[in-house]
Amino acid sequence: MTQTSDPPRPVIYHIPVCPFSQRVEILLALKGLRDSVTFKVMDITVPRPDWLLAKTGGVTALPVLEDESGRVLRESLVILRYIEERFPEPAVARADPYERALERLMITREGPFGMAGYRYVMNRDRSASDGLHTALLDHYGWLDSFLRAHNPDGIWLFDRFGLPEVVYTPLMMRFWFLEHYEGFTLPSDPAFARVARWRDACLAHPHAQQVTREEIVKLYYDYAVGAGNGALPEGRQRSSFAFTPHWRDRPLPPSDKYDRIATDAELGLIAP
Ligand code: GAZ
Repeated sequence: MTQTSDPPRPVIYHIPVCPFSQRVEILLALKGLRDSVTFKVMDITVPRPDWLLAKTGGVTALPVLEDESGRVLRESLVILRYIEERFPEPAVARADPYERALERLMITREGPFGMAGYRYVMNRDRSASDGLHTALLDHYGWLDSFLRAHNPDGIWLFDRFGLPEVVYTPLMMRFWFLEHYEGFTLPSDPAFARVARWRDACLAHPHAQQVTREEIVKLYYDYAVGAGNGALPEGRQRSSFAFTPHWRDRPLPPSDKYDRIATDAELGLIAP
């Protein structure tokens, strides 16, 4: 039997449904380089293994990239830049310095935007939900103004799906959980028309189809009842992020997140 040894490649340790990992997957897909990096799946419902913590100096957040000589990088935005510079063709980030700056400016809001959606979905206090709804809409409003200022008639920030789209698309996909658990939709109001056009195009982009709405709604159930990052909600034995049973074989979770926490059996996580 002949053995061919593959050339060494960077490795990314990741959680499959994590928006920050999906950014990296989208960037590689846009470059046609999905196979230039090896993805190794970690289970968010169990503690990180010691060998991984040794690589990161104890940091548990993923994704983490390890290059061929064992050097480690983390933070998805940093990993995106590394991949863009290491595999420059085809370029996804803009070449022009001013346009690059605009991309960065738009990206500065990704953290607060993500937090606004996550705080909203994780909230368990009905009286806080209007405020959280408004806070998220403010972010969409900011994105609308930004896109309108720089490309009023187009779809993307520039002429194609680029770096800001890579950064925001996975977050906007996670916000499918807000449609299910909060009934949130972007208002059909001129103040959101530009960002709605952008969002719809982002969600439909062929290189951004790594996850589905059904998967997001099912896996993030525990977030919707206030338990983040693989933690277990009260009364439950199994995390909604568990790999088995496969999410496809589970029912759609109930959307009444303020009233109760569904059981493992109701979520299809154990036999009834
Ligand atoms: N800033 C980092 C990056 O790479 O951009 C964030 C990485 C991160 O939070 N990864 C999560 C993780 O590994 C998985 S994806 N968590 C386990 C751990 O031990 O830290 C997103 C949020 C959020 C909560 C969860 C997530 C999410 O805010 O989907 O905000 C955007 C986790 C409360």
